[in-house]
Amino acid sequence: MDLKKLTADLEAKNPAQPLYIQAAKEVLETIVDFVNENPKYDKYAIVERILEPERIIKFKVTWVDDKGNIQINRGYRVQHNMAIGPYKGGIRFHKSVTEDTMKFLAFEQTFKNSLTTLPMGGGKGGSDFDQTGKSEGEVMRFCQAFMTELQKYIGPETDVPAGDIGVGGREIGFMYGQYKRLRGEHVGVLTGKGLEWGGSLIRPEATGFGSVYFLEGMLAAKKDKLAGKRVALSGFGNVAWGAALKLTELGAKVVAISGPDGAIVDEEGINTPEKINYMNELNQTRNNVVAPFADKFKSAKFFPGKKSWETKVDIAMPCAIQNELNGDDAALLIKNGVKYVVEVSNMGCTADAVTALQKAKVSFAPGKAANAGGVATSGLEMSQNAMKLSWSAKEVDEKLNGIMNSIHANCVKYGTEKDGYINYVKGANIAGFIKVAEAMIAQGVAY
Ligand code: 2IT
Repeated sequence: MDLKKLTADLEAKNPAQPLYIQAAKEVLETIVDFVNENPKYDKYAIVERILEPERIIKFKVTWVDDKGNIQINRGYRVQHNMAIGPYKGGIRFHKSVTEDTMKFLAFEQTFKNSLTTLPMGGGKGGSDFDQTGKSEGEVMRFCQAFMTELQKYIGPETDVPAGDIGVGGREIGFMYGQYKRLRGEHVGVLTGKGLEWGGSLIRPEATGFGSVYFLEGMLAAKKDKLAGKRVALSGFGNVAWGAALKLTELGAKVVAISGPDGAIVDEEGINTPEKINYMNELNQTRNNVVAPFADKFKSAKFFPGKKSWETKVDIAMPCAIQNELNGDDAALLIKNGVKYVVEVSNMGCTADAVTALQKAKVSFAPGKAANAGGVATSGLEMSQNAMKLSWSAKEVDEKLNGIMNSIHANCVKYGTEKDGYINYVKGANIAGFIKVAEAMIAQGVAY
């Protein structure tokens, strides 16, 4: 493959889509040598084909607010690649959502889902709907209106959405109810469902737990241990919550979390069930702020407008949103002696942050490997739905742990460089690519 030409085409074909270009470039740059050593991928134009989503569905969502006014939002579903299984990926409700956001997330999802070892293709959906200040009735009516259109394009064997930023158990419930009402079917069309109606144990914790299992692999590869390590997280949603629970259980000390309003630093550690659960409570009030954490707990300090990355830590785990950790943040973390950066948000680090961390030989895991535990457990929910039974928390957790170990091993296999440094970005991209590419070759081209 000709990297220069492919990059130029990518930029020309996707004008004003910087996130998609960023995500795709990172993959192109890390798989180029591997693809050139295996000419069959060029023969079948696999890279060019993976760069085009199979389908982009874009629709209008109209709903009525509490005052009786008609509101209009945009809805999306990008069905990126179905080679290895039905499209699978979350739904994001956030004011920043655009077609570009959806395209980059669906692209990442294809590689991530391939890494999980489970048969899932890649997709992503969402809306620019902003929950802040909305009543429960407004959220419900929005979710119903969104699903009224989305249900035309999804199904348990074609496309299985789940949650993401702004979409938790409550929103999944409202959307599932509407699907069921319109189609008259109680099927595994969404994951992240409630336990009483087809959900899986451990799904809420899975992204955070999985990222810590992956981190354990990174530590073991350096003959290092988690116990006693200082950790900075960003975000205070479901993902940061699961990570804080597992980190604390395994003896690490979470000293920072953050929200759009600033950072919370707690030198005693965010390490009691009361503190960790309060993160979730704050998140569920949907006011998008962490400041009240410092009012509630004396040992916590609030730094308005600051990020978590100014605190001296061994491990940094961005758990909020894309490009939340930039080159300056990376430089500061490196200066403060960070050893591990685990991207738990999707594309949480800017390209220059990744370059700086790798150059400094910091052990760096990309989101598509480290956060794959969420979608992997969604895959386990699909298996349970298909078998019409439910596994115990222990069974699901063991499977999740096994999957994260296998992803780590695959990253080591394809990402270890001559000097022994594990380039997890390269490893994850090559390992994710191979499975999808082989499936595409096997299934032929229609012409
Ligand atoms: O980014 C992600 O992997 C998710 N939001 C979870 C997707 C899923 O289908 O569980």
